[in-house]
Amino acid sequence: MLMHRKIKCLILICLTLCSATSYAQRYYLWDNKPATDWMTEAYPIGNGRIGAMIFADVNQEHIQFNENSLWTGDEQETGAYQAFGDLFVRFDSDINKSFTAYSRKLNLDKGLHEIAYQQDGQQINRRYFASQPDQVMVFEYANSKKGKLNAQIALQDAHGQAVQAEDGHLWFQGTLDNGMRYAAQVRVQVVGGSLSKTTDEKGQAVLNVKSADRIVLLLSAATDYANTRATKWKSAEEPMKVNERYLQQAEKYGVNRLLARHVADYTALFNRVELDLDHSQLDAKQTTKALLEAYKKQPIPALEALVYQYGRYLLISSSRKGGLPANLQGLWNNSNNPPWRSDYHSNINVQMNYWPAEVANLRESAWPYLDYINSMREVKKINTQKEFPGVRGWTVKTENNIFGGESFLWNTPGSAWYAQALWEHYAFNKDEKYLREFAYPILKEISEFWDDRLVRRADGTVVAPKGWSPEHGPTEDAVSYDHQIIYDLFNNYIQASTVLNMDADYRKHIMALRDALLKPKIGKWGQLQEWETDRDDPQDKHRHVSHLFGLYPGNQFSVLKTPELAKAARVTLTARGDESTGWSMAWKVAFWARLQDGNHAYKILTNFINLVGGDGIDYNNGGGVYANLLCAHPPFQIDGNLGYVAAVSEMLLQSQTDVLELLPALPDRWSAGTVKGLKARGNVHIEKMEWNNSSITQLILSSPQDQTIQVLSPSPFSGLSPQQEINGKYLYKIQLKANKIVKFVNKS
Ligand code: FUC
Repeated sequence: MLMHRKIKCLILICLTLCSATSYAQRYYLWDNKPATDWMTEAYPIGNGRIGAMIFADVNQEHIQFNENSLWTGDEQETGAYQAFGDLFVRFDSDINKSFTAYSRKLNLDKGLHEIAYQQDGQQINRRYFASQPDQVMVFEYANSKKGKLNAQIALQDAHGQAVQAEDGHLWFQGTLDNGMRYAAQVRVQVVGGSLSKTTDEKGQAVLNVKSADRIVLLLSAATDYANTRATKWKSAEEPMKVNERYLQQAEKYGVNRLLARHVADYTALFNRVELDLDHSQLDAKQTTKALLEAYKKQPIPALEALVYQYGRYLLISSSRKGGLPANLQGLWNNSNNPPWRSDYHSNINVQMNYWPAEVANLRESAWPYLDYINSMREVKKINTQKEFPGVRGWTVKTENNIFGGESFLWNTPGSAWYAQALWEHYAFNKDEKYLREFAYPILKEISEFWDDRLVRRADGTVVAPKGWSPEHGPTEDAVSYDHQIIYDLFNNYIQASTVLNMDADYRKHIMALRDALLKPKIGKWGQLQEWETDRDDPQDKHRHVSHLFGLYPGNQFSVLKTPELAKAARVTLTARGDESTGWSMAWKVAFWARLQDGNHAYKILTNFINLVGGDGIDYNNGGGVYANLLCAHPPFQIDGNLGYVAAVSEMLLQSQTDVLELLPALPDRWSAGTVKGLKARGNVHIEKMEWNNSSITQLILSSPQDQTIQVLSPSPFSGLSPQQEINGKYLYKIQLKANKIVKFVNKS
């Protein structure tokens, strides 16, 4: 009897698992030939601090690597993010020696890059990963026949210092003009063969491996940067020592332990979200590039889900607690003079990088950005004082480095836009200690900046002086971009001081200021005005749609609460068009999601997943993705990849008002699907939401705390009576008990 039950139980588990995996998504990128181009073809790996682009060549492999603090510049000069170095593994002097059955694959579900091929009657397998717990990159080369692996391993400094070799190590070190010290080291472990040092034809020190079964390379790179002004942006430990420490520690583990530790760390983040759109599957026989080509003819929702998960992979790989935030290229860069310095651009780009962090359940990845904002305060205060004498608080220019140095034009609402992330981290996670000790003082000082800078007109209206709508039009007072961001900042400050029960008088003062701000205006062709003067050009296709900040990522306009403004936003968006640069399209998807027009959002989403090649720079057009799914501004900019994640999340779930809206912008093409693990403001976890025929068939919610929430659903739930029906949707009040799941199913 007992046995019987056990078997039944097993069958049940199996059935559940099978049904759960029957729509299992293919979370990998793959190609059937090596990459020839860094930007458009190579696959990135990273641990939030160090990272590499893997070309995956067969006979002579090239790995280009980075460490995200290698910057020129200082507190005065912006400088640029730098390339770090290259690793070459030469297996055969004949670069064209033939091979078969080749595949290179980037597994997003493990954070593991793999290569497999056949050559000389052997099966060859390689594995590559960047470990966060062990702070090294690991490259493993294995042949099926023992003792057949010969290779020459060479390292190269992107700043030209000579490479040294000794005892199975290769390294280089140097100092940039700004005094920053840097070093990289690779340790070579051979199994079953021999290792010796020699020099190559250029006279560079290299290591030779003879007759090995397997080779494991451990790579570490470091600088002496620390993100604190108090120590003059320097850490106490020399980069050579940092590398020694990480490598010695990592060497204690075999490659399998290193991999297991990496996978455990990585999957704890990545696996929090699952996304299945339309129960569609990707054809395993088609390369990622072939899928993109097929997509041009017929959108494939499973590819849309893959691009979503790739964005999460990129954020995890380029932004980890304790480190620097993702810059314009995340942390991948092969140039010492990269486009826009591969910097922290404050008029949308760095902000967009962090839009997905909370909703896509990667709150830890928001920390580098929050820490960065905090560490920049002192320098920014000095610079701001020089430009705007007498103000409290601080703001930023458009281009920013990692020492507080900045260039190009002042972007006066830049710091207020940063501050949104400080508030959102609280709004999603409800950590009062964080709000009190970390976020609140910054929210307050940025509010003080605007308190001192805003100008009151004779009629009592308050305006921001001398603003500029990025990146066009005149410099003048009362620019909508400034006003909407200030409105957002003040609201966030007011909420923060209310939650913390602090500074009641100042809160009242800020409330009065917010209420006196010049209100958004609707112009002569029904558009939301970009400037106070009604001069918007209906032909203007500019990529920045800054005057819709209040729609997204702000929450000043909404279909439900401000229908007139939402209508005007729609007119503006329609005029701006559906094609643009990469990040601009991601933003537009989010805008249309907030306008609750899923089909229009989807149309732009399909424009975003547009395979482009080439290496040009186009300020206005030509956006899409490359064969490696990196977003093309063009050129490559990671903001589009990360903005896409946020925008797709907005199509499935919105929580910017006091109502949690389910499937607010579901396109017809996604009439069925499942998402697991998204987060909503209020620390609400969407454990699972499953829908069919655009109706929610199952909803499972949880929260770490007791609370009552309002949920707006496109379809009714069984056993629950709605409080109200709004435009054919059902508004429910739902009680959540700390750490208990609640489950609802469709009424029908
Ligand atoms: C903004 C944009 C550009 C580019 C640059 C990095 O200034 O206007 O299109 O994305 O940032």
